This record gives sequence, structure tokens and C-alpha cells, in this order.
Amino acid sequence: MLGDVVIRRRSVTALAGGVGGAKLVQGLDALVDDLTVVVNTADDAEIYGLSISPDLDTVMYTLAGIADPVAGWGVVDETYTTLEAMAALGERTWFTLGDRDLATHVVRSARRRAGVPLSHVTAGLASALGVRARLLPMTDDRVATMVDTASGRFDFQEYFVGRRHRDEVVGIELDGIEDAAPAPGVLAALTEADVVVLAPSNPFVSIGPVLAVAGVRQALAGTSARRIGVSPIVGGQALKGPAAQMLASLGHEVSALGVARLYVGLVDVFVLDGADRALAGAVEDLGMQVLVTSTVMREVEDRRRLAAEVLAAADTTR
Ligand code: FO1
Repeated sequence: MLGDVVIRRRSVTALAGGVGGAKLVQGLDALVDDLTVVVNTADDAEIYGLSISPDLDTVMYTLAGIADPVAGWGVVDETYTTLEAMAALGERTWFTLGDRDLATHVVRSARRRAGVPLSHVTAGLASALGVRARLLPMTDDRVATMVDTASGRFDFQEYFVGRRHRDEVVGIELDGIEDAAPAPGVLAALTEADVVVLAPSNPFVSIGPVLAVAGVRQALAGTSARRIGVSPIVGGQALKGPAAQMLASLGHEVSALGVARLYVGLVDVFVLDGADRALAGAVEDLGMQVLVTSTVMREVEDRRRLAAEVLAAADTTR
């Protein structure tokens, strides 16, 4: 009981991208009162003239308890009347936008067009949906992940959804990153936290863009918080998405060790799945402590269990 109280009082900051990250963040949200989530916005897209922030929305809907439990993104029990009407008008409907989800994008777009920064818009949307944690976009400025493949260069959603991430990725560029300032509160959330968690999100296109925002990598490298990274690769495979293919085609080892190498100097503890137990020694050789546990979050209870283990590791591995 006392342990529970101590966990609740802690200030925790998580860096997260899409579905896998959102699941762990939901587990953390159940355990801590002071949770900040810094979210990738380099996946953001403009569709039908609307500002779409898929990763922010995935985290927001998950924390609000309204995410589609099967896809992990979008809203549960969606209807698609508007998208059907769009198709009838001759529009491409490759990006599946449900009716309730569209309301989020309409409101976000209107507020942004009125000059409200994305961070304020996000706080308003999250609060309206009953989200308790603080959701911060990594930046209020425009950053766009551009994916170079043998078939050409695509913006992220065209590569990921439009082409179902089938192309071999030969390079990733973050358009606009040089001019992007961290959103208000991002650097303080890293330097003032007790624990910083790098969620099991894609290291190149989810965590990578957050780390690339001016000052973020330095803040993480210099914080006195305990920093814990969770591998998004289990048994050499990504649980979701193209992280394993990207590790291979970008010249990295396709394993949790390959991910750990990307986080040298940025995490104190690296969490491996039991399937990767044999990699523990090599990860320790990178200067990280290792927690081996079950990292696959199939059920909602797994999210809370993994979050509790991550928080406990922040103490016990010190
Ligand atoms: N992912 C898909 O695979 N197909 C979709 O049609 C799709 C639509 C979509 C709409 C709104 C939203 O917030 C997310 C959506 N996603 C879709 C997920 C999203 O594109 C990716 O999961 C992230 O960008 C990767 O982190």
C-alpha cells in the first residue's frame, strides 16, 4: 500500500509515438498522479485541409479510454458516413478517418487556423476528453518525417498507410527539424522528472523525431531522472509496424540490442523481453542496467503490470 503511494507521488515523463507507446503510457497513467507524455508530431499530416496528429490522438484516445481496441488508433465503435460521402465526391479515402475522429481534426484545425499553438489545442482536447495526464506535442512547429525508399520519397503517412510500409527504407529526413523549438514544458518535463520512460515506440520515426528537437537530447542526457527505455523489438521482430525492417535497411542489428545501441547515454535501464534474455549481457556492456520481463502488452492488465515493473526498476536498479 505504501509502495503504491510512493509510486503515485512520483513525477514521470514518457516519450512516445504510436500504438505500442500509448499502451505503456496508459499503464503509467493508472499508477502515477504526475504524468507528462511528450509525443511525436513528425507523423502529422494534412488531409482534406484538416490538421491530423495521429500519434497525439492515439495517446489521447487511449488515455481517455476511447481508442479502438483492435487497431489501437482511432475511436472505438466508429462510423464512416463522412468518409463514404468523401468517396462519393471523388476524394481518395486511403486514410481511414471515422466520424468521431473527424470531429477532433475539425476542432484542432479551426483552433490552429485561429492561431492557437498545437500544445494549447492539445491540452484543450485532452481535457475535454477527461485525460488526466499532461499531453505535450514535441514541438508547436511543423516537422515532417520524409521517408526515402527505392520507389521514391514519401511523406510518412503516404509511406506508412498509403503504401502499407512495404518499401525498403533507405533514409529518413525530418523536414523542418532545424527550426523546431520544443513545445512549452517539454525540456522542464525531462529535467524535473523523477523518472523518464522511453516507450516501446519506433526508435527512428517515433522516438527519433522527439530526440531531434532542439535541446531534447541534451536535456535527456543531462537529467538527474532515472531513464528507462523499453524495447519495441521482441525476438528480432517489431510487435507492430516497420521498426525491424528499418533497423535492417538502415544498417543496424535487427534486435533489441540494435535499439539499445541507439539509446546509449540516454537511458540507465533497458527493458528486454524474456525472449531476448540472451542479449542482457551485451546490453549491460553498453553501460545500461537490464530488466528482463514480458514486454508484450496483449491485455489491458499487461499495460499496468509492465508500467509497474518499469517504475519499480527505476528504484531497484539504482
Ligand atoms: N493507420 C493505418 O494503418 N491505416 C489508417 O487508415 C490509419 C488512419 C488513421 C487515422 C487517424 C489516426 O489518428 C491514425 C490513423 N492511423 C492509421 C494510424 C497512424 O497513421 C499510425 O499508427 C501512426 O502514424 C504511426 O505511429
